[in-house]
Amino acid sequence: MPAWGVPLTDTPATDRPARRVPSIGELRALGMGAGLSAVGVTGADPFDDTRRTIVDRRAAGLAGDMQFTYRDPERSTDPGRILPGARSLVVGALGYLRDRPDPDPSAVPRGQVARYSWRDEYTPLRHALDTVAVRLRDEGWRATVVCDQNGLVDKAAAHRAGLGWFGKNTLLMVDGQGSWFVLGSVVTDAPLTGGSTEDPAPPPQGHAAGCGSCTRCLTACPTGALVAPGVLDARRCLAWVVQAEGSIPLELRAAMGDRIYGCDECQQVCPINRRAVRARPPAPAVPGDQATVDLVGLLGSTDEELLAAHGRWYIPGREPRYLRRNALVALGNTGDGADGRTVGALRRALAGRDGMLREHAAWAARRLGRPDLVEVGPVGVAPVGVVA
Ligand code: B12
Ligand code: SF4
Ligand code: SF4
Repeated sequence: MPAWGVPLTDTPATDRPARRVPSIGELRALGMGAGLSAVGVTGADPFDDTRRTIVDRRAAGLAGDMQFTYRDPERSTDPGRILPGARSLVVGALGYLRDRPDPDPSAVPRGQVARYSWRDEYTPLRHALDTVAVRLRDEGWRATVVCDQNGLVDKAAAHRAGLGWFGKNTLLMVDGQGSWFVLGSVVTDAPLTGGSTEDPAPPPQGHAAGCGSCTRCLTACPTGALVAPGVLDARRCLAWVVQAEGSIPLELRAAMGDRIYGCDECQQVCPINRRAVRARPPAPAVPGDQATVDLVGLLGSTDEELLAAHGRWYIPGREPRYLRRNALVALGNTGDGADGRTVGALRRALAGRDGMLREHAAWAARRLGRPDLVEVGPVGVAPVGVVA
């Protein structure tokens, strides 16, 4: 078994120069130097346990209509499907916790955006992993970067590479640093570890290792989506609900509150995250961080404007109507039925051609104590669907 950081060499063919295997220590230093907060290495064997979990969750209906890694679990749990002949994964975590930018007082009400989407976190993550991939390619190895794609279960890779453990909120807790991290991997044919069983990285800790008796994320979840420790019912998870096609289920609308993209509740309440913040205060906000969005402004924007402003978000079918749908629910939960801007936005949605948006606007109007907006309606407009 290779010792940590001692380079292994591939058996060279006599007619080509030997390819050097960069040491794990060197690759880790490269990744950390490029901005990663943690780097680990593991073998590229399939993630059989994760495949079984995905299949079981899907069979139990817990995945709802989600596709992503659930579409083809054989593929998403086998790094060899990304890079034939893959032997190792270099897994990186990039921290995204920053101070909240000062709110814009000029336009209220505002919808909340989850922290991982205040800006594009995957591009810096990918760039950092690219530095590792380039180093491997320089030595003649093949290397492919994947992060947040459908081809690899990022949390399982990070867990096996020893980056951390699974919290009861299902997220990967980076050892000593909490869960405010995005994850990605370099898949390579370089024999960095000699096989996962010989991985020199520290052994991964067990599930919920650091949670102890805490169950705060389970009880704080606004919709009860964490149905057991480490088990998520995506149909009720607001992070999925705001990304899913179709209408927002009536029984989940009030719980959405002012969220329009993502949900941070199960991370916000986590004592591990709070301790990590006390130990290392967050970095300052970055110019351009988009923590909130003017709801009325959003509802008044054209499709092109919405895609230009929020196109990096996951929007079903790239249809901006889903952003308007989310904004109408948030407006219904947090707006003021006597405010002229809010009423104007609701009137426009109620007079629009999109039946789904009319129905969400009707829900919002009633919730804001303005059933009159729904019942009167402009002449010539199709009746608004009756909602509970
Ligand atoms: C599908 C998906 C979702 C779905 C489903 C989430 C889920 N829990 O699976 C939805 C849309 C709901 C979602 C939401 C979010 N997501 Co998401 N999502 C993904 C995606 C694309 C695939 C996840 C996957 O394959 N899950 C597979 C299933 C089987 O995993 P699982 O249900 O968590 O099960 C594992 C654990 O439960 C654990 N386990 C098994 N038994 C037990 C027992 C116990 C007791 C415990 C504790 C654990 C445990 O092992 C299982 C297998 O690995 C990945 C990107 C990727 N390509 O991997 C990002 C990813 C998981 N998401 C991420 C983020 C940031 C989020 C959000 C925080 C975004 C937000 N703020 O709104 C929320 C968090 C919600 C939550 N509590 O999970 C990050 C997570 C980073 C981290 N530190 O863990 C990822 C890795 C993206 C990335 N590349 O950084 N996401
Ligand atoms: S992201 Fe929100 S809705 Fe989903 S499990 Fe966490 S707290 Fe619940
Ligand atoms: S809130 Fe508590 S139970 Fe949930 S992940 Fe954090 S420590 Fe674990």
